[in-house]
Amino acid sequence: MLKGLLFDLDGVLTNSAKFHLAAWNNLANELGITLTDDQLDSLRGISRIDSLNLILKYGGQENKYSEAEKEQFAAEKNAKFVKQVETMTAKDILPGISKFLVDAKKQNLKMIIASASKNAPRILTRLGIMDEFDGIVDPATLHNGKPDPEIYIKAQQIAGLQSNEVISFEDAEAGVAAIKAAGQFAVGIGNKELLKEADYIVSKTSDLKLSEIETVFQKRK
Ligand code: B16
Ligand code: MG
Repeated sequence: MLKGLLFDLDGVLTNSAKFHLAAWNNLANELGITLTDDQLDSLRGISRIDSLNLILKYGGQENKYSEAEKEQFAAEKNAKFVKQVETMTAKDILPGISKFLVDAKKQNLKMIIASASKNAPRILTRLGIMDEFDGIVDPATLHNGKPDPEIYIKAQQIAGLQSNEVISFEDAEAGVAAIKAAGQFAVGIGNKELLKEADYIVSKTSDLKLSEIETVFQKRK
């Protein structure tokens, strides 16, 4: 029986990705690295420090900087990102999401945020939907980033539920892999080819219909 929904944030509830990617692109340019669109895209859902390490690798600079220097670069990127977050409002909630959350509330489903972003509480507050959720996984407590299942297992534990009682929502390939590795039902939002491991896929958030997803979820068992 369905008892809870676990949500990624960036790319599912709001499009903060555009701010992440712009800030990373900026930092990469400062380091003399030019990123292709595919390389930029591969950073979606990846934690802050893992994203920086990937960028350095793309630029052939993986051994160039000390850990302290890398922390400084990550902090600079985050400062630029946070500045953009401060401009966000409820208008930045992705289409269809507000209604979807209302429908879920009506069914008394537990709702937990499973985002790699340490800025998730700040972003949810700006969007005005912080109170809709029963809990947020603190990414600082995690040992492994997505595609490791740790974040989705923690989210399920915060909800006090079993893996067959939740549906989890992701826009990133690494995120869908994390959900499946946690043994949960995955809803992918975005590119059907990229997210093909998901149990249910829509191309955009406005196509999310809770009743339809539930029908597929019930049939799986
Ligand atoms: P922060 P999600 C992820 O959020 C973003 O997709 C990814 O681009 C970002 O690097 C990561 O959060 C960490 O974010 O630097 O704010 O801690 O998709 O897991 O909601
Ligand atoms: Mg995401």
